[in-house]
Amino acid sequence: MTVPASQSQALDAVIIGAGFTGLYQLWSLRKLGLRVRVIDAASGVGGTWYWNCYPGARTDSPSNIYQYWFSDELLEDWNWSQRYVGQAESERYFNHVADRFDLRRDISFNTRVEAATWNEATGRWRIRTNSGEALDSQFLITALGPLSAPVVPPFKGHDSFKGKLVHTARWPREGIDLKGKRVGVIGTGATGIQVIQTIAPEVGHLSVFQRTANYAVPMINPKYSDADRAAIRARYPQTREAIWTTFVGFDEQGETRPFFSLSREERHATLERLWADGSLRIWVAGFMEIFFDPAASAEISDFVRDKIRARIRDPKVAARLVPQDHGFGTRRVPLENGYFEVYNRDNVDLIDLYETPIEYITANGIRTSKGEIALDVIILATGFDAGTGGLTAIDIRGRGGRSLREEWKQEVRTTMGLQIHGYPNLFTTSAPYAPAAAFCNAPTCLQHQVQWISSCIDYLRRHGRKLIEPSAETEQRWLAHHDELADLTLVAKTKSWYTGGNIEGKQNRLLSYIGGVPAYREACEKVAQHDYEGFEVA
Ligand code: NA7
Repeated sequence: MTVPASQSQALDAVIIGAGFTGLYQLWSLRKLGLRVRVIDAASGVGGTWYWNCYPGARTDSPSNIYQYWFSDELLEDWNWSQRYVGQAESERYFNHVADRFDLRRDISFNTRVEAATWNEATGRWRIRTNSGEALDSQFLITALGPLSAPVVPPFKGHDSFKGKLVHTARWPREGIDLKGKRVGVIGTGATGIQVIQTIAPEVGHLSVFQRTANYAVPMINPKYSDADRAAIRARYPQTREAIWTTFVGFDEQGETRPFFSLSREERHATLERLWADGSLRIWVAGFMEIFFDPAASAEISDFVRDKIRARIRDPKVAARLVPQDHGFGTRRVPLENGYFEVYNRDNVDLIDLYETPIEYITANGIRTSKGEIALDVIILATGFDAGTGGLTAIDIRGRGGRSLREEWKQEVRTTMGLQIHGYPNLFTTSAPYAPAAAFCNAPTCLQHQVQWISSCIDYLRRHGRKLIEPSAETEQRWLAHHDELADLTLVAKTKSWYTGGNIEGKQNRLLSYIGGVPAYREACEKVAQHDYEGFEVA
C-alpha cells in the first residue's frame, strides 16, 4: 500500500514498526486525534512474531502477561490456548488486534524506512522509504523492537554453500522441509535451543555448533481449559497491578529473604520450589543476589549445573553443555522443553567451538579444525545487533545534519531510552538504557513507553508546543545513573547481547537499565510531572 503524497504531507506522527509497540502506539495516538502512519518492512503485523517463524518459536513469558492491557474488551474476547504460546498463536493475536481496532488502514506494509532527516526550518521529520516515497511528519517514533537486526557472522565461504543457509529471524514463511536432512545449527541461545529441541527428532542428522554453553530452565506449559482461562481472567486486575511493581515487569515478586540469611537446606528447598514452577521465576522472581553477589551466584549456578548434568548420559557431552564461564541469570535464561535430552540421541552431535572452531563454510557444509561436516541446511541462530541495530540501519539525521549511525559508532547515548539529544521529536522505544531494551518482560516495558510518549505528545499539543528534546546535561545525568547501577551487577561483567559483547567491536555497556521497572517508571513520571524538566520544550 502506498501513501499518496498529498496525504503524507499532513502527518502528525510516523511510527516505524507494526509489532507489539507500533500497534499500541498507533491506537494511542489515534485516540489523541493524530494523523498517523505506520511503516513496516513485513507483509503483516506482529514484528518479532511475524519474522521469527522458525520451528519451535515460542514466548518465554506467560501469555497472561504477554499481552495488551489497554482494552478490557480485548482482554475479554481473546482466549490464550496455553501458558507459553507458540509463534503462530502470537501472530494470530496481533492480527486480531489489528482487525479489532481497524489499525490496518494506517499501516504501509512491505515498506522499509531508509532515512529520516530533521528539517530545522519546518521543525518536522522528512522520512524516505525504499519505495521512493517521502513522508513529512512532526513526530517520528521508532517501534523496532530490541531484537530486529539479525546478525550473520562473517564466516568465510558463506556464499559458496550449495545447500540452504538461513537465519532464524528470516525463516521463510512457507517453511523448510528438514525431514531426513543433514542440518547444522550455529548458536545455542534462546532461539537455538528452541530450534534444536524441535527439529532433532525430524532431521536425519543434526550438528549443533555451540560457542558458549547456556543455562536453561525446563518449561511447564499446560494447555488451558475454559475454567483455567476464567481463573486467569478473574486475576487480571491484580496481574495488571503486579506487572508495574515487580523488578522486571513479571507478575510475581521476588524472594524478600536475603539468600545467606537462610540455611543451606532452606536455600536449596527454595531453589527447588522455584525450579519446579517451570518458568523464569527462579531467575527473575527468585533471589536478587543472582545479579549482584558472586557467592550467591556461584551456589545458585551450581544448583542449575547439577540439574543439567543429571539429564545427559555422556559425561563428556555434559561437561560441554554445562556453563562454567558465567553465572546463572547473568545472560538471558531461556526456557526449554527436552533440550538437554536431545544430546542423548544418536542423530545429534555437539561441536564445541572452543575446542573445534569453524574455519569456513564450504560448498557442502562447514569446515571445522577437525574436518568438513557435510550439511544440507545451515541454520544461523546467531542472534541480533540488539537495541541499536534496528536504529542504525536507518540513516537518521538530527540537528545540523548529525548522523545517529556515526555518533553511535563513538558512543551510544539516549535519555531514558526514550529520546536522544540532538534529535528533536524523535521517540525511541526499546532503545538502550531503558528496561525495555532487554531486562524486562517486553510487553510491560513497551506499553509503559508507549504511554509515556503518548502523554508527552498530548502535553505538547495541549500547551501549544511543537518540539521536545532532552538537553545534553539531562542525557549525561541519565547515562551516569545507568552506568552507576550497571557497574554493581554481574550482568554488566558478562559477555552477551545484553552488553553488546555478542558483536565484535560493539560498545561494551549494559543495554538495559537495571534499576528495575518501578524505579524506571518513577523516573519517567517525574519528568512528565515536572513539565518535562531537563528537556527543551518549544
Ligand atoms: P543470542 O542469545 O544472542 O544467541 C546467539 C547464539 O549464537 C549464541 O549461542 C552465540 O554464541 C552464537 N553465535 C553468535 N555468533 C557466533 C559465531 N560467529 N560463531 C558461533 N556462534 C555464534 O540470540 P538468540 O536469537 O538465541 O536470542 C536472542 C533473544 O531473543 C533472546 O535472548 C530472547 O530474548 C529472544 P555466544 O553466546 O555469543 O558465544
